[in-house]
Amino acid sequence: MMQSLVIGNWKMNGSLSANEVLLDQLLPALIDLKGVQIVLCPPFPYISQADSRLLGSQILLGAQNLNAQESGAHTGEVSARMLKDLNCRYVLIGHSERRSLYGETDTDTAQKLIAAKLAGLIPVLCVGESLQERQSGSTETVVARQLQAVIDSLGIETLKGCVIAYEPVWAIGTGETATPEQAQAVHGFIRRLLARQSAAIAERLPLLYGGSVKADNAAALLAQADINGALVGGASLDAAAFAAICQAA
Ligand code: G2H
Repeated sequence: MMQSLVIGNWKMNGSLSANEVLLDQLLPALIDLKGVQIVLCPPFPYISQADSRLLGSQILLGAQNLNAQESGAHTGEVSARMLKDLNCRYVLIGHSERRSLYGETDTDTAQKLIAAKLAGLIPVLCVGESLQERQSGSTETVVARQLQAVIDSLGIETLKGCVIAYEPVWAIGTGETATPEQAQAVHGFIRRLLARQSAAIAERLPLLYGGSVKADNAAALLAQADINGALVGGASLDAAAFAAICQAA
């Protein structure tokens, strides 16, 4: 059985002092938790602060984004190698907010994913449909397109060692959560789509659900056959809620 994975995405929140308070509350609750891998993704400026607090714990660090270029004249950007240097192990790729607010395309996500892998980071490739796409019945088409864009340009083998997060855009930060059945239906679809291209990769690839995961809905979501963990935004800023989600995993 695959180990559960819970990733806390702090998004653009926090401050040195607020992070100290959050970590003070969070770490005692998480430190001895077994059977779940926990990852925290603070904003870039706070990665080192979190790293110093996570030292000696089983909790790993991740980042929320990267630039696919190795180095050079890219003002304001952060490379995969820099994240590795800061002790990050995971990085989110193609989060829906990156796609919708910053114009990231399927091609950009493929380039970022390979840059992350080459630097030795574990990419967490995010996919998911908008409300309009769900209502028009094109959830599977959209999710398949987002995944296939990466597979077609990099090959199925590239997904070995990666993580996929399904985040229905209509459920992100809205308080709306996909029902466990709705989430499982898409997770099952993703697993089957990958299995047609490599059964071995599909079987081992952790599939996370993201979109208003909370303390009170985590257990039912995580009980689904193809949901191997959670990508948690808002609730990861609340120590008690995040600890409860990790305990449910
Ligand atoms: C969406 C999630 C993490 P939230 O997957 O990015 O955010 O839990 O706030 O919906």
